[in-house]
Amino acid sequence: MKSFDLDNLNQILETDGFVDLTGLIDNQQIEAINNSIELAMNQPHANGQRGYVKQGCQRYLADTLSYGKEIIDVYTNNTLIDLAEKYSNDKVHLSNYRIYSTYPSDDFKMWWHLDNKIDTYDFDNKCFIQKVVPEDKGLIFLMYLSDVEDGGVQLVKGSHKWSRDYDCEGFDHMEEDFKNEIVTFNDRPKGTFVAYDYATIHRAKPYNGGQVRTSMFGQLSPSRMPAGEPILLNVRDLNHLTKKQKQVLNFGNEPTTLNWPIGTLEEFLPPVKEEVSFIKKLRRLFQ
Ligand SMILES: O=C(O)CCC(=O)C(=O)O
Ligand SMILES: [Fe+2]
Repeated sequence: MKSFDLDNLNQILETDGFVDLTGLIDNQQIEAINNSIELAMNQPHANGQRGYVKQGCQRYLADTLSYGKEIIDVYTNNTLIDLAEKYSNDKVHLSNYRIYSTYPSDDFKMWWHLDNKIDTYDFDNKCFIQKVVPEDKGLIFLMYLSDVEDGGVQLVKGSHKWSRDYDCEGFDHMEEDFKNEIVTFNDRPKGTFVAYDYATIHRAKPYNGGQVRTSMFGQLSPSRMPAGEPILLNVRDLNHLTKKQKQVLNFGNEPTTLNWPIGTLEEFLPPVKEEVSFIKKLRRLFQ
């Protein structure tokens, strides 16, 4: 494994708002992850059928952390956790996590945004509520599980230093002002690993053609922030977890929101055309 100098990385984070940690996870581990998720990324999730949940042009692997120890090991990688703890000046835990595939789309587009916020599920209105918290300081990492030509993550260099001065979560209206500071992680191979201060303005670059992008995402938040999403593990993987891994995986702590996204049943319905001909057939049968 490549060696990383934590003090130097911490300094780059303070200055730019992000660091390139490519090489942290080797190809063998990436292949092992891809093998363990392949089937599930190609079928909708239902009880008894492990798969994905759909949201817009993306497929999210349900119960991401239950697929294999090699996935847990990325989320709890020592260098990553040491860096997150140094940067946030606190112990950290995994507050949000997901493996997802993004499909090129004309209809869906991610806006420029921040993630230094608390997500809570509102059970009465069945929606997630977000509240920006300026003093929240931690890291998000994104690792590509596929080669990425277009549709990569984009970061606004240095924006973590000024984004907290604005009372908003979305920054599309300011794109003209920061367009020269945008760094785009396109044309990068699988294994590309970026960690950023989640107060850095960012988005996935919109794209409407080319390859599907599969990524692994984790948000490491300081202990002063809420626990976050429920973490469901496979008992197969519990035996050899270290104390540090248990801390990062929130052992013993009550989740403070639900896993995002919830998804809809539409994946299970036949496409509209087939549905119409199915209904016509039924009518003919009963006439
Ligand atoms: O997929 C990406 O490039 C960015 C994802 C992101 O910003 C998010 O999920 O909050
Ligand atoms: Fe984000």
